[in-house]
Amino acid sequence: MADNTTLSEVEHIKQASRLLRGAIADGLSDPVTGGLSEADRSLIKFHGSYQQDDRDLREERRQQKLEPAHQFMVRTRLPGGVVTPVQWLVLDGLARDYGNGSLRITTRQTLQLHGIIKGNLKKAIANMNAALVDSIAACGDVNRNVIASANPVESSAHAEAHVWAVRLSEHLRPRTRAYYEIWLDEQPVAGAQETEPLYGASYLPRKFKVAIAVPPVNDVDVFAHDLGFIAILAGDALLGFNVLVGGGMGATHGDAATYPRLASVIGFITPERLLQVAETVMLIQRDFGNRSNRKRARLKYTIDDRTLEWFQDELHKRLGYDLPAARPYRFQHNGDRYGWIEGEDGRWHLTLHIEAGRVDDRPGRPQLTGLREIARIHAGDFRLTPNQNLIVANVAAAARPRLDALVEEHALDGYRRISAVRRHALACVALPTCGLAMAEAERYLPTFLDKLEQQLDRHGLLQAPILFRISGCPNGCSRPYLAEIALVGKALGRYNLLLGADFSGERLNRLYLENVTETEILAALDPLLAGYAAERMQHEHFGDFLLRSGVLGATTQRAPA
Ligand code: SRM
Ligand code: SF4
Repeated sequence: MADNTTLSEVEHIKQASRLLRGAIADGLSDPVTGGLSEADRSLIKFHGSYQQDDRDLREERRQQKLEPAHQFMVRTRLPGGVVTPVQWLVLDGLARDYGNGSLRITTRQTLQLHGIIKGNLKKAIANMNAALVDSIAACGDVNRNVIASANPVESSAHAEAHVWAVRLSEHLRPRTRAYYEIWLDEQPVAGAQETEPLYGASYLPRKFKVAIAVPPVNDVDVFAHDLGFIAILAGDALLGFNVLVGGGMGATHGDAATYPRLASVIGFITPERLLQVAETVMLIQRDFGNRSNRKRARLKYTIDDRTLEWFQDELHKRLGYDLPAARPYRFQHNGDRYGWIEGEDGRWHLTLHIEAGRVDDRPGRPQLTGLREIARIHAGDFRLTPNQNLIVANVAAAARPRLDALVEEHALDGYRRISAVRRHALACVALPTCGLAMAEAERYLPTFLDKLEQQLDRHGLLQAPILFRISGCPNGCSRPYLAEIALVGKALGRYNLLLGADFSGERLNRLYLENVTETEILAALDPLLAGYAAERMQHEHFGDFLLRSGVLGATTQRAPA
């Protein structure tokens, strides 16, 4: 159980920060360094930015006795992943003017800009705000970007899920004016006593993540969240939500006290209770979460340390009612559906595959330019998916040919040709920007998949949908513990190989081989894929086959770290 008598360093920084102000404003205008002080580096996360450095240049700069090539990442807050064409154009311009010339679609349905130097950070955030995109609470110990099932067409319940994502994001948004003062030059109101009604001066012990899923698609990976909601429908009508608590992916190599955990389903609520329940769950975590050890500060550990029964009792005590039993639901998969789909109202939606979420211009693949051209003529909106893809949404039938031509012209039509494993693959950012990366992920994904595809082809499995995910470290930003095949970085060129999750995000995988190279990984997979090709039952997925055939033994909730 958390012993909060000794607080972690970050707790002291938050408490002394005057509701997230710290000395960020002064640090931004200090010309001596391209970075910020350690305390302000922690605080700036709450404003949606991370100080990073280009790790490809680290050694060279060290030898030249220069400070690291400091730069900032900015993560936007886009609840439910909706971006208008105007907003897209602004973000695209910022990526080219101030960033590294790319936009990065994240696994939490938002966009990141990388490579912004300190002198341009304020301008970039202010310009984003002018287009009504903010980055408040995109990072830090607060409720993060609320994600919701991205498919805009299945039913009106999808539209409602999106509305709830926006409401939740607003409801749980920090109230400090620090963001407006630092980035938008808002003047503090003289003598005003500012409070942070939900969070208090110390905010949460750790990040808090919420997702809303609309069955049968679990594209948000609802079981990976601190708090999840599964929409329960009768036909198209939204009856309410099943409530899930205590999911999370992050772990630390070699530390068995940390582990991925699937969220536990604890009951059902009608829609009007969603905000109250979400707030109450978050406040229980605020009050009982571990504030001395950040590695064990997520809700999943609070629940495991105190038991789920304790958590449900506390929730009942605070709400004044028990949650009725959860309702039945069924997920079919956690991926995206590509290509054109017609909505209920006759509007069309085009899901494009964006490899590892990175939108940039490369020789023969000018995708950043292509999406800019599309944004210039598109009358609907864009939807980012939690699988790092992009939906050009709300298109009139007559506008389709023009969009199709732009898609083709800018090599955005890969979804028509790529293998099934590539369609479902996810990679976290990792090197060169992520300070925590132990191995490559995004940059390595294409070459690893080339090799895996050759193997799959040999076994006649090129069109078998197999869920592959890679992360550069065990923090699990690509949710690798929910993949049928996962690589989790250990060191440069070395990964843990995990196998055997299901295809719908409801079962964790298990450690199969530790600290192995590409050659060892492919050698280990080959006989398993051969067995799958020869012995699979009709419609049986690879992860299920590995369990049934006894390769992995009985499944477990917790994957080894
Ligand atoms: Fe993440 C930290 C990138 C989704 C678990 N994550 C980081 C940082 C900020 C590294 C750091 O702390 O210095 C990475 C920045 C890399 C870069 O250069 O951009 C980073 N995480 C990402 C993104 C961009 C990965 C991606 O390729 O899409 C995702 C941004 C999401 C967003 O828009 O908000 C991202 N991170 C996730 C997810 C998936 C999810 O939320 O659905 C997880 C697993 C779920 C979970 O939280 O349990 C995740 N990130 C972590 C952790 C481990 C947290 C833990 O409880 O142990 C860290 C490390 C930390 O917080 O100390 C981390
Ligand atoms: Fe960085 Fe690790 Fe997250 Fe990948 S999983 S982005 S390497 S923190």
